[in-house]
Amino acid sequence: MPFRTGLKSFEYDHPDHGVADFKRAVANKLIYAVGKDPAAAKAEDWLHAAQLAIRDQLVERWMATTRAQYEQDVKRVYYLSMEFLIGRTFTNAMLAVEQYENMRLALADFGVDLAKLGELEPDAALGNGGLGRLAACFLDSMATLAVPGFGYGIRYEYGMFRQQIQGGQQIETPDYWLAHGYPWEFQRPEVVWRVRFGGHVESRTDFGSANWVDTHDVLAMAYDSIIPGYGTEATNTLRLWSARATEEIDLSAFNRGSYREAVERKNLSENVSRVLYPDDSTESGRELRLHQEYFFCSASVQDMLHRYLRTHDNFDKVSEKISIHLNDTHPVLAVPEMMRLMLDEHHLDWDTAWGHCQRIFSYTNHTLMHEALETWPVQMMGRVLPRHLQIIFDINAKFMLTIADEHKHDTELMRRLSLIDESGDRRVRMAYLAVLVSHSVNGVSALHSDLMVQSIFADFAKVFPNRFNNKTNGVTPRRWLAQANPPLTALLDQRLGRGWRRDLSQLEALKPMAAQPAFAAAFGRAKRQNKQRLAAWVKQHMDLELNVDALFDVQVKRIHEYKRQLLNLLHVVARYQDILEHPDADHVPRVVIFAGKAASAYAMAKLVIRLINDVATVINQDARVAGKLQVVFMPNYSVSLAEIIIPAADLSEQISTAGTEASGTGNMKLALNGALTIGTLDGANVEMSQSVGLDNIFIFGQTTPEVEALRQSGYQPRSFYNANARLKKALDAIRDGAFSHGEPARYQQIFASLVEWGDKYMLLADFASYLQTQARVDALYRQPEEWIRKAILNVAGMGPFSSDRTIAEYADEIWHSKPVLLKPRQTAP
Ligand code: HBZ
Repeated sequence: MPFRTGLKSFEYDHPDHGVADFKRAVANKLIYAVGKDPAAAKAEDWLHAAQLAIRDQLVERWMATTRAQYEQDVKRVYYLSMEFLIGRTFTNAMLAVEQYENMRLALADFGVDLAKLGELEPDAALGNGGLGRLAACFLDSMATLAVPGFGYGIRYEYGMFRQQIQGGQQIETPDYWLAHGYPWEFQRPEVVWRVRFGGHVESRTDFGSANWVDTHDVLAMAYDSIIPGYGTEATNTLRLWSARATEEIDLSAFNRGSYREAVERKNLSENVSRVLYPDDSTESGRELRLHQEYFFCSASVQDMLHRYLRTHDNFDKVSEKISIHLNDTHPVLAVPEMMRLMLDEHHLDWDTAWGHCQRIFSYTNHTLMHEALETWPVQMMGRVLPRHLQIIFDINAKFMLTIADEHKHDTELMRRLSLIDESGDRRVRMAYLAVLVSHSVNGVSALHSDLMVQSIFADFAKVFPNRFNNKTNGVTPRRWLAQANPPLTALLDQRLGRGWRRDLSQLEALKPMAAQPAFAAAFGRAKRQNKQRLAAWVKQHMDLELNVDALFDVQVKRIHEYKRQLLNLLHVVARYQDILEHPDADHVPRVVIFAGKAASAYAMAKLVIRLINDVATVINQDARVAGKLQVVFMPNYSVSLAEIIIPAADLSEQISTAGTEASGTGNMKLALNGALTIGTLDGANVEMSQSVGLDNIFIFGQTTPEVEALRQSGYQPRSFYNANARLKKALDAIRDGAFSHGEPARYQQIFASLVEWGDKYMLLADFASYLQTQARVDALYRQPEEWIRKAILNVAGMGPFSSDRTIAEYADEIWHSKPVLLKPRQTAP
């Protein structure tokens, strides 16, 4: 039983938290929590003290929210994700509690610069890219909308690798983000769940309970951090699991003098939460990954059932109190785990347990790419999770029976729908399990959701037509505008008030202002300040002087063939050649900026990084193009670097092959910060173009049906190569070693993959259209007033792309959750 002290009437002492309060709080934290004499404190110590002072304010809200959730017996939404790409927390937390200014003044009195302190904080980079960052935006929006939410994930000791560029090539180094401790987390040594692996199953009854024995166990220990909402008392919890050995050391081995053996087991167990898979869209196939997935699913499901059973003595209301959302298929083992707990530990019958699961689970799909759809070898799963494999077989058996019944024993259909892929080595299809259990399956943009039901889930869509829906992604305006872009934020606050932070549709009021010269001029000044900030970063870290009058052309995202960084680079090379050929023509100056990481095992993506860097070296050193063209590859793309790059962009490159990018979210962040998009009709670009108007976006290239038709008709990239002189010249230069610094063969593979090996993502087919559209971009940039007008209309059209809108839709239409009721907080006027 929880320990209760009748604290219901306890009133928090809400100090005013003015500047003087912060001075006192920070000084106290520095002395008593950090243990440093102010006279000797280093910047890191001040940061730590200031973080703890802010954290205290979050804790007050956290306790109020947790208590209200408990008292109101609300339905909780559990967002299960292998990744939460949080980034930094300090500035975000200060803005959430509207204490940035007070903290700045308090620290200034100690002679400490708050902006500089903020840059010392390491990113929590527990994610690879879009999927992980979406989870972080969703936590922010759930808290802001007071949706009672819990994020569950893994507390990786090493997050996303750090990318260094040496000799133009990506080098991965470990990201030990916990080196100086993580001040935002609360360790919960008392919240520990046993997670079992291996062993075998005894006394199993058909579709009933069983005994799983002789397992190897690992403990999952909880670490909680607070997710503050903006303009509300409400907060949420992110609970991350850390693996602990069941026994600290093997004392008998130790006593025998076998020291290595004594700690070996402990290390093996604790490896489970050691490192994030640096894996984007490729299935790793490694057994440790399966261990990770089950580890966090099991701990999370045990934890939430325990919370439920503290206030309920049976399972009748479980689906009224628990919603579990699966962020892609990585957490789908939560399904057989929930079944196992209900059958084996709580002795529910199969149909009751399965019925609960179907009401509890929902699933988001983030990719259509075949190679990224998770499957696990039956053999491996049988070894690691024998009981779960049985449960999956049982789920499949029941499903196959109904299909046989309802579809006249159509064996072809059954083979296609089966949870087990029987072609080749037998594999479990995790996405099918997710679809089968979920009452809702959604894609992440309108186009993606349509394609999803036409392609990978076509058969399921016929069997379960009402299960599929769309929830277009969004981004949090708190981090991606208010925090990242202070100059534009100040302008918006002055013209619109502060309400857009919680209601992004208010940006629509900018539409009439786009034509006001004074507003446009102020907007232009804000963009310029952001470009200067970026240029200062590049000067400091890369010793390169950027021309801030140039058009800043930005492509920042994971490096992947389907995202077509190479198409961008082909334009860069063609442009370079054009300037050399026509030195006296009036070229619009450009700075082309790339950033992004390649999966460590993805050789082609790494080669693309190398080529970008080699092209940059040649161009940046060529005096003939000075002032007209610069190319920058910014190393170690991360959330905090994105916050510097995105506000400075004039042009946003969203150029994936139509039909391949599920949604994109960088596209939204860039447009929200006043960049114009050059993009294909792919992912959420389609909806963005509708929202900002086709006059205010540069759409080019083949549409999804055109891509499909060209593929069907037998795509011949070489014919495009032969037919387009600029394309041929650019590709030949790459093939012949113009950027290879004395190693002519270096990029032959790139040439071959495009011209000879089929050009899977059809860069050559879209090249001509891309170049023409880039020429239109140049033409518009020559008319700065028109450019700014369109940039303003882009910001004005971004209202629908707030993750608050997305989360409101999930809450209403999928989770059926109600906000927790709290006393409203006074927000700044
Ligand atoms: O999810 C991305 C999509 O590519 C992007 O279009 C979308 O906007 C975003 C949010 O919905 N997908 C990913 O980021 N995927 C991964 O990071 C990933 C990670 C581990 C895997 C597979 C994919 O094993």
